Amino acid sequence: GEPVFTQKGKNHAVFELPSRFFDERYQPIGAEIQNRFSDDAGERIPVRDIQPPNLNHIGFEQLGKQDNFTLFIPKHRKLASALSDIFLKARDIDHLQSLAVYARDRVNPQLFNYALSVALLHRPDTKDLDLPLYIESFPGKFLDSRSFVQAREEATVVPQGSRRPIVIPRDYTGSDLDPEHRLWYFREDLGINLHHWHWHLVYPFEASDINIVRKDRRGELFYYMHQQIIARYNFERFSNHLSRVVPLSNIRAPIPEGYFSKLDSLVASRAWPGRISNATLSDINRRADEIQLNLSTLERWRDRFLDAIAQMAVTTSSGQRIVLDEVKGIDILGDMMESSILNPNPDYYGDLHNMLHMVLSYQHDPDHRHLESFSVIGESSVAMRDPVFYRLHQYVDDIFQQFMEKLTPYTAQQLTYPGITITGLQIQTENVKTNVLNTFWRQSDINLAKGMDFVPRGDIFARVTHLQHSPYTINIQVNNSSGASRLGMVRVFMAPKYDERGQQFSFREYRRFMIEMDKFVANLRPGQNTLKRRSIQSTLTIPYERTFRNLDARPTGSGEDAYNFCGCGWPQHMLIPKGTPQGLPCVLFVMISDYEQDRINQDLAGTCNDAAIFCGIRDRFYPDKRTMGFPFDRVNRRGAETLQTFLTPNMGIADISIVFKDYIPSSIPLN
Ligand code: CUO
Repeated sequence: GEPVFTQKGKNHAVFELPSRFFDERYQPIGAEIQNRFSDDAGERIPVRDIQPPNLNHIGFEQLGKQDNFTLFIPKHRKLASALSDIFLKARDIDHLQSLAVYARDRVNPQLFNYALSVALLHRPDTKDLDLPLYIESFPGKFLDSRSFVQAREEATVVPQGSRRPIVIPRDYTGSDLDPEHRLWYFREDLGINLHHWHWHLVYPFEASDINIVRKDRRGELFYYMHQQIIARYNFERFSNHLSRVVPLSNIRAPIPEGYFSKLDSLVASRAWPGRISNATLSDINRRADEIQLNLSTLERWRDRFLDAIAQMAVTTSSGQRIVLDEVKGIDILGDMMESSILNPNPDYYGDLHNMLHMVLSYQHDPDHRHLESFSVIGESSVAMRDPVFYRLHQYVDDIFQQFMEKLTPYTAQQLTYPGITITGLQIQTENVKTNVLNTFWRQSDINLAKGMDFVPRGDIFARVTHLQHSPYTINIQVNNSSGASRLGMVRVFMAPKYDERGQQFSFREYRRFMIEMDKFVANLRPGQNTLKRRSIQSTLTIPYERTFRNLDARPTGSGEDAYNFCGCGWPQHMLIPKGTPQGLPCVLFVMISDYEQDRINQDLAGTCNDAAIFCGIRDRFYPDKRTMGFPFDRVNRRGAETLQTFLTPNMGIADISIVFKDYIPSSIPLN
């Protein structure tokens, strides 16, 4: 089939609806409406007439057209499951198209977008289609609300082609009075928020079909991806002279970090609620959302969780005991914590992480007396903007780490790769001193046209400022004395050299500050080898063009790229933390392990596999047998209390520094 969900050509396409698809009110004038909208259409898409599905249990009665939607609310999850189920069960693509067209104006638009995205991602016959670019559908979740007023004005007055981009101010959500505001470029980054939204779309925690949830090591990946976000956030904090994140260990204590997103829900023309400094949480009782939850319940779930870790075993709903071992333990705990429908005992261990998001998101209106909706921490595409996100996930990670710290440390022998020795390691940025990385600002454009209703139509761009680094190459010198060719799994990490007080880290602490940069397979010939690896090759990231879709270079509407399916992945422009003007001292770490022991045998042809570290590979196993984060997943063996003493011959470190320059270069080499 034809890619029915993408807009083709310069002009917009129009669906030709069967008359019974029109709302009752419009049915008598259906043909007239159809003609009015088809006049200037570049393409008419016939929609097969089907018996309309019953949407009463999903429609506006359940979730209003202008209401905000989030998976953190159990009721919303049920609606999403029910609607994606309808889409998933469609007999073929034409049937799916009819169902989608029919549902489009009868269910909440965010709910519709989510449910259709899940279906398109998981149906065998739609896997190769583009998803609508989320930021273009819902630009209000990513950009300053004032920019839309300006965009409407520009679009009304200026014809397409002569329109100027709306420049979004560099930091508009707070002032220097709030030290947390220094992290705006990370928390409010488009690519980071898109990655987080994509991740949760690819790894939903609930679905009517359990196989959509049961993806390889998804609980472990929930733990690891968020652990790495915290490690990266702390790296950025050190770059801005801030101490590490304080975990939200006590949900009764006031929360010093307030946040006001300045985002607008375009659908409802409502601002997202904010949270004042030193706010306190309370029990939630909101009948309209079908939520009643006490803080003491969260504390009880936490105690049971910690108890399971103390016993290194969980009890299932049917009373069975599952031991938490080194292989599956963290995966089970991840599903239990989030929690997903794979939680072995939801009544007992509860839904700790999701409900923490929810309690925080209703801080301003716990009993719904003000008829206010949830704040940004309650929705995955905007949650990372709020400083409290990091306090929540630091707390969650502290719990996971209680488990990781109980596992037996690796021996030196387990970490060694016999015959393989790293003899040298450098990082090279073009025209810059060896072992120095550069960061600076860059401006990129986003098209607002699809997500806004205005006449006359046509492209209108918002211009955002974001962090960017110069491309670099990592050079690794490796000696292979084994006498034969070997395959190595090269694992690249980086961390700040010192803690916030300028002290050296102990290994036990340091392992949690390591950010994974890249992981790849290398062929090691007998004798001396030099491995060269470029920053844009990183298997952590998706290319810049996939975040911004290279809008300056792409002709309007030529949406033939398969970018969005592979949309999950850390954005390349945020690979390197910001650093400091003086140069932030850091340590680069490389380990080469034996690929023959780490490999997963599977066919990777034709899949999105370029950002596997955080996102896995679609329809495949996670492509590394080791626990995620290896070799920093466990505490050190005795005698290896520092990073230096932890090293085995197949590991290497280099002192590097990250220099930030506060300017926007006029031209940027990207490769
Ligand atoms: Cu991604 Cu808490 O799981 O936001």
